Amino acid sequence: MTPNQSSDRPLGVAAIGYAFMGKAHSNAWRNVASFFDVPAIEQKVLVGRDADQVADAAARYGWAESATDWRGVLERADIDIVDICAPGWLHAEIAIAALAAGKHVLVEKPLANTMAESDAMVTAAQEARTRGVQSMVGFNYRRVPALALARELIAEGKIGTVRQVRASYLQDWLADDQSPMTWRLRQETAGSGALGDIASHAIDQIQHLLQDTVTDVTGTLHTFIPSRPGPHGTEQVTVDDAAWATLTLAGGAIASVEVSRVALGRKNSLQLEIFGSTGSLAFDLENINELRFFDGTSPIRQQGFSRILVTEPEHPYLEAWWPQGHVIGWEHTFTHQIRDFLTAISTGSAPSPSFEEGLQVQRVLNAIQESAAAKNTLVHVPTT
Ligand code: SOE
Repeated sequence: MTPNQSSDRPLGVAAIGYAFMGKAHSNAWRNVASFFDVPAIEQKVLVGRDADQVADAAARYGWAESATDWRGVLERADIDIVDICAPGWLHAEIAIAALAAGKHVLVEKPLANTMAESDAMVTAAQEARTRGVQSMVGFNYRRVPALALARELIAEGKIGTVRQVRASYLQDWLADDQSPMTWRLRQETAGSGALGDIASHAIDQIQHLLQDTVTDVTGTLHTFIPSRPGPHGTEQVTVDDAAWATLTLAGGAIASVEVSRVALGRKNSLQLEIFGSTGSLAFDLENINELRFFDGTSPIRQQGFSRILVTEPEHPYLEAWWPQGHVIGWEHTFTHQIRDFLTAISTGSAPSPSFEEGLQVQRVLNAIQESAAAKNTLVHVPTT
């Protein structure tokens, strides 16, 4: 419930942004109640800058209306939830205004473009929480069933004490040097490049899987293609194409993170390998339904990575979908995310990842940038 909501009507949802993420989130809003037992919602309004395009998207994605003025939408009493799918430079302004207006907020990752914006968002979220208004960051890979299972297995001690993690997130959509400029390649709109866009997922996963916090980092950033064709001629790229980092966690584990948007042949490959004292786990987003498990306590003659097909009703989120063996996909992670967000709202509990957790990822990203600027020196990640 929200402070605004009369208890007998569905929660009214507004989404801001209708591009890639707006489409993925809309799909999830549209199907969540068909599969999960969640409070009733209504897809009230989709907001975007171009009136014709947003009207078209709203009609296709199941929204009752479209609008171009997000501020006007925040004034509406029939809107209880605001889902921010707009680019990073808009996150702070919209989220802070929505929370002040008493709307629950889901915001796409990364939390914001700068530390100052992230801090301001956390302050707003903490104040809103005292009024029963909730907020969450969209690190959707927390809701991949195989990764949720990995977290459970680690917490149950199935691989012993985690010593080492290898994380990589490789894409190649920018490998072509004629690929045009976008908002994702300008520092003022995206904050950073591969670092904020995809290393943020890897860092969130590492901290989430290990239930631990990064304390120190080293980092290297690289821009392979420093200028690209824009609508009015060549433009400078002001963010990284690729990033490398080493992380030390409070509990003693170490991790490596390697991300790229120019890794030819790798389309959207998030890989995680977690090595513990008695076993290991391995995951690859390109095989989203699978988790590999190595049990170092089994007799040596039968040791080897086994493949867990994560489609059983006993596995996280899977009971709601299809009979065992009937695989699910990338889009389902967004449905799970909205399911968890709505459940938290209806039970009055704080959803996770909170803005505080999003801020912690920002601190790690910021420390990696500082390390890269200081030629890969060790940088401590502050906790406040
Ligand atoms: C683009 O590189 C992107 O869409 C990210 O922004 C998403 O968070 C990731 O899931 C896939 O790649």
